[in-house]
Amino acid sequence: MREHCHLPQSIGVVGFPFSKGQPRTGAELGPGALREAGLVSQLESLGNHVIDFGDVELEPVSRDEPVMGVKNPLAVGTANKKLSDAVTKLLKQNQSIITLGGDHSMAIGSIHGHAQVEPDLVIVWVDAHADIHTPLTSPSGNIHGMPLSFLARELQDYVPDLPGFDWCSPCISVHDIAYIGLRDVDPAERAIIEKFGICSYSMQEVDKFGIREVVDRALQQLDPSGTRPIHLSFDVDGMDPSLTPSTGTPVPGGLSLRETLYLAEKIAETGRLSVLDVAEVNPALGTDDKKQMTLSNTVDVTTTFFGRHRQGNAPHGYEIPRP
Ligand SMILES: [Mn+2]
Repeated sequence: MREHCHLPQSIGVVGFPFSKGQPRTGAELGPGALREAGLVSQLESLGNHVIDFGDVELEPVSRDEPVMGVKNPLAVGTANKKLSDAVTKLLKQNQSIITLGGDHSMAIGSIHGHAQVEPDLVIVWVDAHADIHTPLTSPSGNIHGMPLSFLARELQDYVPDLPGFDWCSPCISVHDIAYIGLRDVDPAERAIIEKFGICSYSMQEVDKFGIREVVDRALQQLDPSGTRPIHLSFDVDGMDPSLTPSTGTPVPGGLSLRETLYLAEKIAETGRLSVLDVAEVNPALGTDDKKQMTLSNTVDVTTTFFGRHRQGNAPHGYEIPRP
């Protein structure tokens, strides 16, 4: 088998049109915009068998008062319960799932649902932010900055009960997480990362070692055996804002397109990508040009996680025509 050989997969796509994990409206339009940008047909053109299961159906919640400064707990908890159930169900019918967000609070439901089917999963978290605040450390109260604290067993003593989250049992260890691309980490988050020794490759390490070494080390540290299913949680703000400007919390100095595509190619090559989250695309932010650029780069990265190569893709079974 050639090193770059990629086997077509059965992929389920599900949208999570939700934005109440942060204050800006528009992220709920992410799934529709990504579909309109041709995501499904481009995945299919690579030989993948793709089923679009539509969006998770979300209902408005009433009386969602902040609790301990945490905003919209009931809406976020209730919506993520539905996403968790959808991911669990669809992962039993498909090799891989792509969840289209939506703000990054979606990782609560997506990872929880994934873990019900694959309890041995590892998480590669590509993001400018660490998203590991607890409800008590978060300066903003926005749950999109907290998803990992709800999921990690080691953090349960630090996370209070919130309305809407009774279903959310911790399902991962902090040692199952590897960060790539961090560059805006709050002091309390840094303290959590250091206390638990969480695997973290910030942009400093990307600059120091190069993306090749960073990806190799992250995968090696998470899973030396190279056998565990991968949950790739991709916040588009992990990329530089010159590439994905239509996002709620852009931070300069991010991953280049080439670094991101290399990462995606290497993850695809493992053959173990089980769930991919695509989070924080906000088509309501920025000019039309910026929105189109954000969508086009996000679609290119997403398809690269599922077999698109910069070296080109020969159609399966292609016969060169003879005269
Ligand atoms: Mn994030």
